[in-house]
Amino acid sequence: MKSATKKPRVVIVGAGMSGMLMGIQLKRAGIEDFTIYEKAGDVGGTWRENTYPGLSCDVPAHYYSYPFELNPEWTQLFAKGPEIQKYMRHVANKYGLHEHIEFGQELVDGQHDGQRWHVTTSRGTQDSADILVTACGVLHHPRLPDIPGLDTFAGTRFHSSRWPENFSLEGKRVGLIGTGSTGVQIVTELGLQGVDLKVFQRTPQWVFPLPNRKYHTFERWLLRNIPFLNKIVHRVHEFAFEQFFARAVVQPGWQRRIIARLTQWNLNRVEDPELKRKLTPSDEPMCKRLVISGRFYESVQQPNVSVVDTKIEKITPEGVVTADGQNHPLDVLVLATGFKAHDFMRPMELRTQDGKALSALWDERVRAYRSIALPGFPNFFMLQGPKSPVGNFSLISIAQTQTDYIMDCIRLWQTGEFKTMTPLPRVTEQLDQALANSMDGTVWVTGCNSWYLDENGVPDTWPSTPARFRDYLRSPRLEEFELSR
Ligand code: N01
Repeated sequence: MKSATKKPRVVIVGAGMSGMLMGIQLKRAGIEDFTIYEKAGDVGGTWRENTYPGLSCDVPAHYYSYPFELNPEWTQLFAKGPEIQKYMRHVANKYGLHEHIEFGQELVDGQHDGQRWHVTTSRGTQDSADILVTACGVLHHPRLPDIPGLDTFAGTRFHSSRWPENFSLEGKRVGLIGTGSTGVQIVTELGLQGVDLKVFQRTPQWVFPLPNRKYHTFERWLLRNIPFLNKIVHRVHEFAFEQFFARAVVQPGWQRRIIARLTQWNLNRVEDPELKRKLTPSDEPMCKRLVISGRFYESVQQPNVSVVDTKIEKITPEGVVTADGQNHPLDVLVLATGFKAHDFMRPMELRTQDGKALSALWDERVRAYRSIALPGFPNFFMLQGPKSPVGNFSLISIAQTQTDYIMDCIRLWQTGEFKTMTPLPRVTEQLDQALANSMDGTVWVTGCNSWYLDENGVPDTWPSTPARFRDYLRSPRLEEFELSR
């Protein structure tokens, strides 16, 4: 085997969970010549951006952890947002990432000249690199609802991912639009706090009842003092989530039947028949991303909470008007209306050597080579790119698979195997079509609208299990690339 002699310069975009992992992988390989450009002022990505009441991870914290930095101190099964953000900061400090991060610099532009990438940030900083990796996350471009009069609202209005700091809801009439994972978490928290809350629901969701158990101090003591136990706990959660939820979404079977029974049992806890009717979905559980909550139905039955399932007609300076002509006066309007999940790293503009733009390539349809690279864009990699698995399991494990793959490519670059690698358009098209044709049997095509679907109604996600995804990216297949040497 040739020795790795060349030292690459790498630019990473985004200091969230995936970008941090990429930086750590480079450092572990002895590569110190890299910069992470981060648009905001802190690490953590989604955990920095989202601060809404009730924010927690819907994947167990012991599983949503870097395998090399397991954390015995998690205080509950589904850790709250601030606890995860604290963990992210700890990892960034411990692994020396800060000296590599340029905060407050959004990467806006990049062009490959046949040899290297030349990039520009929002502050005008210019940089160049042998390898460019985007780690911009999936759910970070707020999707605002297309409701007439939205801008006329005279109270306080914001998207769930832009929750104002130290904002008091005391004595205020709060309206919330949207009942996805985010909306349910907010409703659960505010409802149980006694906030005067009106929930505007367009489509009811199935809610899987997993109580958010707090860990006993003795359990934490055990994990702290017997580190090997952390590995077992991590593995057990990984096994449970990958065998249960991750299989349920891609193939019919006992997992789906159990989820259907438990979500129905959970819904049966709603006592008022009219409220139960409003909250009963007509689609199959998991067609939309499964909402996990042990206390949502308890919260929504509080006297201070009401659910409005009549279509919103317009928003006025005073509040919301529904199609039945009813006025709903409000002081605060929260938009838990989700994200533009198919924008990925855009509006960043990337250009090939001959000037072709990413925006043009993706104009018709978003696609990628094995979720990770793009034809025409040499030595370019994406983390959590198109058709990456996104489901009720840990995205850290997906980022681990993808960064391992990128590190294999970088090692080949270091040994002089190639100067640039660019996936072949024909192979990319074939693989993408094969994935698009493999969606039969997945739950996402059973007849509902969700953020998993692209503008053509095709799921933009991995149609199989995380284990198969690991095989898919086991090692680079150089015959699928155009190589310059
Ligand atoms: O967004 P969503 P989300 N008028 O798109 C409604 C992740 N997450 O932010 O179903 C009225 O799921 C829309 O209605 P409908 C997780 O992956 C992770 O809740 O389209 N309503 C729906 O109810 C999750 O899946 C954690 O009919 C409108 C809601 O808004 C993903 O983020 C925590 C509307 C949007 O639901 C997104 O969840 C929280 C309109 N015009 C979230 N437009 C973690 O644990 C939209 N809606 C990491």
